[in-house]
Amino acid sequence: MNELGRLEDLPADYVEQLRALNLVPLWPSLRAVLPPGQPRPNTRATAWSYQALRPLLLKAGELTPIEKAERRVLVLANPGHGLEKMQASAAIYLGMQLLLPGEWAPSHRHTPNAVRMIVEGEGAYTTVDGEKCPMSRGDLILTPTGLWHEHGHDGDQPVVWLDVLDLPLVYYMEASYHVDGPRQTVKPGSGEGGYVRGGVLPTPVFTRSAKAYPMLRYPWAQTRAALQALAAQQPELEAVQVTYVNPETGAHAQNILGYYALMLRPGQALTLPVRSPAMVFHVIEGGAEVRVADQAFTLAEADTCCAPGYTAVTLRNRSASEPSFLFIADETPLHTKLGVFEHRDEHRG
Ligand code: GTQ
Repeated sequence: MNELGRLEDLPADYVEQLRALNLVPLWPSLRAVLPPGQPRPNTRATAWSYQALRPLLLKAGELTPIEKAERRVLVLANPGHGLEKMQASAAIYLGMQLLLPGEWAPSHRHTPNAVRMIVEGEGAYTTVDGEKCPMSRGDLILTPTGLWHEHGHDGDQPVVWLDVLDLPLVYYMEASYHVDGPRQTVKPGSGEGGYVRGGVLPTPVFTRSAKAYPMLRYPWAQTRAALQALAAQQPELEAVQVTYVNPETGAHAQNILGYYALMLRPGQALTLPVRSPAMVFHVIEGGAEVRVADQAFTLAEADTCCAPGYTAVTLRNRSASEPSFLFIADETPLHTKLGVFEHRDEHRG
């Protein structure tokens, strides 16, 4: 690969003439925008300790009333992108949100898709498109693009959840905006009940479900049971993982980001294939060591970390006697839809 001409190699007045006409020479920047062999991600492997951030989040509860915050969130920002960009990766936003007893986060809808993974506390709920979704630890609740959502809390302890949004991508597309709305009327008769058993679907005889997002709440008890059944039934299975899907289509639950739950057997170490999408790991139960290229993070319950794409990742259960359960978010649907998804498994081809 030959050296290309630099900007400094050109006469300054020539560069000035170009600039005056909004023109830029490609060759000084060609290698930066098309680096050899693989991308040079800004996304840095980064971990956020829940124990470290929790007191600061609770402090935000004292410092800023919900009316002044609308959403009381500390953003898990990747220093490789610059903290002010509020990005975990190119397409993933992460935030820890606090709702205190009796508080109300008013109804709005926006173009980015969101999900919430409940971290602690009981008694809070999100109302999405008229469906009241109770929050318990480990539950996944979807707020897909364009659907009204608001958060309330009838319990007596703080509730915290992890927000995952495709906000960085939608913002980059100059397609990000929100609309405020009135308090929603809760519609009875909806809910995930009909969808929580795999293999059978509710079959309305007199009406058709017109909902693009038929399942909004994925209870942890069900997901955990599915993982344990899978592990018990297939003792040789290396990766005990399920994908959160739209039960009507079988496709990923949302359009841009993918969501998964993974069980690490006691003592298990799992090396993931090297693939193009960036990933986020959040510990629902147990503890895990996450090795990203030459960095290692020791994660306890409720800790979160991210890894850039095109990078080797190894997960290890820290316990030799108990399983460990991880929530994973990644950019697979985005990469697949855009045709840039790559799988570079050196071990298995
Ligand atoms: O709860 O609706 O972390 O609108 C960022 C933007 C949460 C929310 C975030 C949001 C929300």
